[in-house]
Amino acid sequence: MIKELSKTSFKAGFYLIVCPEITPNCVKIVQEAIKGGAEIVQLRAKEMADDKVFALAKRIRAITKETGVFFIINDRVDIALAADADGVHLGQDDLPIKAAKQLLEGKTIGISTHSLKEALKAQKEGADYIGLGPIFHTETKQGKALGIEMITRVKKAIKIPIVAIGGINKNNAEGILKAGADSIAVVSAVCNAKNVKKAAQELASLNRL
Ligand code: TZP
Ligand code: MG
Repeated sequence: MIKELSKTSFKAGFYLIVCPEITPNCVKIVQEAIKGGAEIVQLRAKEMADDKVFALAKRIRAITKETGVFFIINDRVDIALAADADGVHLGQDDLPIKAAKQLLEGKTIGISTHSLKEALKAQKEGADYIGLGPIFHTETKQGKALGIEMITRVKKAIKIPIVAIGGINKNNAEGILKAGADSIAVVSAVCNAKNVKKAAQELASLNRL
């Protein structure tokens, strides 16, 4: 039995993740991707000093607020709070969901999951959505590819939105969505694209189908 789930304003949609260590021009990327239709933006800064992450978060917050785009901070509940983001995306080793929820009252909590077991646990603990991946092999993050079938398995078992991630691009996105993902999340397919706006447009329109 699932205990009362929080109602936050998270809505599934095309989800862009920017990593300043990989693409330092991520403010520009965010601006272009939003023009193309990105609906959720996550700032994922794993190695940057806190003051720099915070400054960047505030810039992205200003852009996303103006354009009505959802803004999530990876890992860091404190920075999410300080920058007035819409939520945080946790890893399996980050602050537990319950603790994050207490600090970020009313905000969205997402968590990365890599198996059906982790997905069920995330839902039980009150996550608002799960990241599920890597679905395909990717250079952006290590980890064994789960394959598309995992999306279908997890979809049958949980009610909260599934954000599929890992090696997703315009050629395989449709299959991911057909398998049951609610959102597709990408780093390289947009951040490394020559035309960021166009790349976001293609993926965002697939996510709307
Ligand atoms: N979590 C699972 S895979 C991944 C993350 C953050 C990286 C996704 O990057 P890309 O470039 O879209 O494969
Ligand atoms: Mg993490």
